[in-house]
Amino acid sequence: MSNAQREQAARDVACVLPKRTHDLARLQILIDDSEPVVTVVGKYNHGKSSLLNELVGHEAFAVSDKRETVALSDRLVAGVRWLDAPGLDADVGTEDDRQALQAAWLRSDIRLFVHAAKEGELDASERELLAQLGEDENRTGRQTLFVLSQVDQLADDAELRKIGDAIANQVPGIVPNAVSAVRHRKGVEGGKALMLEKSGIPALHAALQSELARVPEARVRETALLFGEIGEELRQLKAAQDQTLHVLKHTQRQQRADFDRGLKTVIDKVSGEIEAMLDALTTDHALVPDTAKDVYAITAGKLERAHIQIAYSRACIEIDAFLAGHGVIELPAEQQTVASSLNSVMIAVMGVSVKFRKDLRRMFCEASGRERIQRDFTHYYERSADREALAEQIADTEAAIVATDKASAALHRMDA
Ligand SMILES: Nc1nc2c(ncn2[C@@H]2O[C@H](COP(=O)(O)OP(=O)(O)O)[C@@H](O)[C@H]2O)c(=O)[nH]1
Ligand SMILES: [Mg+2]
Repeated sequence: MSNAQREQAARDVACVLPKRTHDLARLQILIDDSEPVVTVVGKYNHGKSSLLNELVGHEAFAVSDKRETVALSDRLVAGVRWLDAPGLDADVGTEDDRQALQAAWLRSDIRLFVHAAKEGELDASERELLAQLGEDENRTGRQTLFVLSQVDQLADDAELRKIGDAIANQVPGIVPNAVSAVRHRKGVEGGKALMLEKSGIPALHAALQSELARVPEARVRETALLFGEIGEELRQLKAAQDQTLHVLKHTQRQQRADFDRGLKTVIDKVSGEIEAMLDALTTDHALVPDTAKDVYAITAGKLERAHIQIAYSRACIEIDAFLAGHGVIELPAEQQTVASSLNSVMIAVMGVSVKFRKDLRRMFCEASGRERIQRDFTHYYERSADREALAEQIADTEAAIVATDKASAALHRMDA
């Protein structure tokens, strides 16, 4: 798998599990499996860059009383990649610092947490970072070594012990590696073995070497852990999505079945009433055309037509009440006209008025007429706002399931 393919695969997973973006970035680094990475973390001016220089054996990183390390600097020495990160000081930190710290966090296998001895106890930001590193160590197995730096600035060993005790009080179980970059430099340059040893750098170096030896194994475990966690999260997500889809589809079917059954009952009821009414009629007066002299008169024909229209209206009102109860309130937007009084599903399916017996018979008393009404109302039911929203929810869930499946496949490819 090429780098580009792996990045694409990680993106496919991250778009489903955005909270795993950082873990996925770490996974890519683990899969690359290049040299072990050691990084320093801590506040600025606590001697981080100086410490790295002593550990790698030359002036690889800029040392200054000012804020020097602004971005990540990175050196490959003796098969180890050393990263110098900016200080974690929030008051002077910039967005670049934050990104550099995040990159250091992401890339490092071993962290050297540096705290200047003369500062005494740890402050709140240091304790918080140490706690985060501790949590990360518990989860991913990445080690943090605590370095008490610049110990040459203390008066004596008693003071060193006092500060060590105070810090151990703050962070139970912490093991301080006391060092002095200045003593180490003097020891190296003057060839003074005692000074070298007193600098604490050789001891830290040895501790670091034994941690470095464990990095390959730790990486294998971390890789398995991250694949395992992300894979499990995808499985759980998929199960939840399947369940959601199942419930939504069940609701969709159930609602439709209720509607179908209810509508048929209403249509059968009003049809029965209309049929009984029609059967009770005798001579059809409506078929006798009115004449000009009848304009203001009440004729038998007019009475009959009114009678038919009223029966028809009552049927419509009954069907309309049923439709309203199922959320069929208005026509789909594209079917609405400027005449708002005509924008009703009732009128779209049934027409405005009925005047003749044969029309009522055709609509209500023949199976084909009743089926047509049932079919047309069902069409508008499926186009009602609630039903369309439900259908959309189902489509969204199906799309989410496709994305989750794609993410699972991508994760498998990364793991291959
Ligand atoms: N006395 C003493 N000063 C040190 C020691 N290490 C670093 N310094 C000084 O502390 C200042 C900050 O050091 P630097 O390594 O740049 O700290 P960083 O900001 O944490 O990277 C510089 O002036 C260094 O010379 C040490 O072990 N002893
Ligand atoms: Mg520095």
